[in-house]
Amino acid sequence: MPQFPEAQFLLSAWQPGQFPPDDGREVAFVGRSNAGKSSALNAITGRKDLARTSKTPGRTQLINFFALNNGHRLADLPGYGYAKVPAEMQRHWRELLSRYVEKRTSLVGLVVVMDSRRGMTDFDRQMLIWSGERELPTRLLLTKSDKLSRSEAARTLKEVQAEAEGVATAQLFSAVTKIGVDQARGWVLGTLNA
Ligand SMILES: Nc1nc2c(ncn2[C@@H]2O[C@H](COP(=O)(O)OP(=O)(O)OP(=O)(O)O)[C@@H](O)[C@H]2O)c(=O)[nH]1
Ligand SMILES: [Mg+2]
Repeated sequence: MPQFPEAQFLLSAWQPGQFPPDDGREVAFVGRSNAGKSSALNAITGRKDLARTSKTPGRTQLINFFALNNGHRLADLPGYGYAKVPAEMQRHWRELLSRYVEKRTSLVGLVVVMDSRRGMTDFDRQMLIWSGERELPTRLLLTKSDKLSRSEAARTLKEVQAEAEGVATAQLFSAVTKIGVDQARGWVLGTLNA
């Protein structure tokens, strides 16, 4: 496995004024609530407990920033689309996410994490629209692929690849079996160092 630079927690932000200075290079992880973003971040950085994971959807409610020892950053964005969250908070998240993805200059790549059993959701499509508008390099991680048979996983990957063509590349992933972790690491490092 390629070495990943050491990562440490930097800060949590509730609004843009709290973000770290918008310089250098940053890759962000986004995705539907409970899709497996924090688990993917932990698997990719090789730190079991860097980002908190939870069985309770909507756990990550802030943007969490992590510093890498090569000067770059990673960001774990709040999960979108969790229906039980009050409407006002949903609006706040949507606003925060859209501003972050549209305006953050140091953002050089987006990892959209989706549960491979659900495939692409409307929220994922909205993220692809925002990233497409900026021509932001984007990677779709079809995670929890350990829950699918080989043929189901292959079919889902094909469908998602077809829908995202020209905007994002896609791959299978599992934080449990580590399928695709190497590949995802390579993408994140390549994007940060491009
Ligand atoms: N089987 C399996 N379970 C996974 C995988 N990745 C995450 N999970 C489980 O899915 C649940 C949610 O994972 P998180 O990583 O917390 O998801 P998240 O997208 O960060 O969730 P929020 O921050 O709440 O939006 C947890 O119970 C994880 O253990 C995976 O690759 N395979
Ligand atoms: Mg999370």
